[in-house]
Amino acid sequence: MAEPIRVVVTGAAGQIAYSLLYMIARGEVFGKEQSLILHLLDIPPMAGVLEGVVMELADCALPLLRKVVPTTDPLEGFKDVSAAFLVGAMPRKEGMERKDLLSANVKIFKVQGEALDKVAKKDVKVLVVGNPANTNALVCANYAPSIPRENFSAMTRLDQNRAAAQIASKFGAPISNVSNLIIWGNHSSTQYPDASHGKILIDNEWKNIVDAVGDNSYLEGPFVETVQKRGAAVISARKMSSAMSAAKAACDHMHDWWHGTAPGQFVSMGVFSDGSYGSPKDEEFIYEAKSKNILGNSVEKFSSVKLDLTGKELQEENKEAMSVLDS
Ligand code: NAX
Repeated sequence: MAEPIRVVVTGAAGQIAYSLLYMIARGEVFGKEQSLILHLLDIPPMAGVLEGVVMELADCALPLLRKVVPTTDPLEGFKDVSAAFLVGAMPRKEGMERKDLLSANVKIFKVQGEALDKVAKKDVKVLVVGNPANTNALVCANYAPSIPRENFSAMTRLDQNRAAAQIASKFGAPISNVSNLIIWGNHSSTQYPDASHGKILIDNEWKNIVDAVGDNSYLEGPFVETVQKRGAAVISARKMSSAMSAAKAACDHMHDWWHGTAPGQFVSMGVFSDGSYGSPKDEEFIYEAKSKNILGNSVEKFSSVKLDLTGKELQEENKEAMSVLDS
């Protein structure tokens, strides 16, 4: 069994963390041979709830879990961590726009960036889940200059998983028969779920989703809209934002980042843009890191219009975030 690594989950008293901590501690992210020391970071009013989470983790009797460190001090929370799940933030409530959250949340990510910079391992992998995830990741990275920028990413895996679920359901196929869907842009309702490079396994043969669907109006219409609005639909039904599926997506994201993806397979995550695909350079922007060479540097016309829209939103959001921090 490998020496334990330290992994932090922020917002550890919240609803996403409640599912996420269990999945991590079971070995679903770092592997069944990797022991763990879990750091649980939340804010002082939640210290009592954290104690309850610590008790439950102990009662799960998980062999990989060597130690749990509950804390409300970011410097203790981020000390020597190899992986960070930044979940803690104010969640979106019904009817609330993402930009309402911006001002409260960028301040949190400034403090956490500074703490990561001071005490985390320099090769720490930082996954930002808390919304607005892309901009929070940008802020966090800006305040952690001693950690490489490519070690910061924002979660769009939930959107990718939602997109895969839509395609699987359309064909009545298992989810494992769908691959290579892309989520471009901001993790918001302007994101662009793109099936044009996607594959589906039908009758033992991998086919292009576009050919298999045979109807562009579905892929450019209801498919895109359903994925874009899925978060709001869950809130409307559950009166709370997605939690179980968000935790699973965070695990998938970190798992694939940590271990790599299978040959020919790619996944979506928010990373720093190098200007590829006409995206705004140096904004936190989604393109599929591993498929860059496969996809080349161009996108279809429909995709390019969608990319423009979400890119502009991100630029504005980032500008707003910086002005909050400057004020
Ligand atoms: P909860 O309100 O259940 O939990 C949030 C937790 O964060 C609370 O315990 C709170 O005390 C803690 N927190 C607040 N400020 C903190 C700080 N400075 N340091 C540490 N902890 C802090 O929200 P939950 O449903 O768990 O959602 C967490 C975040 O994930 C929200 O921002 C939400 O919008 C975002 N989401 C992002 C998704 C994505 O795909 N990127 C999807 C799901 C989710 O909506």
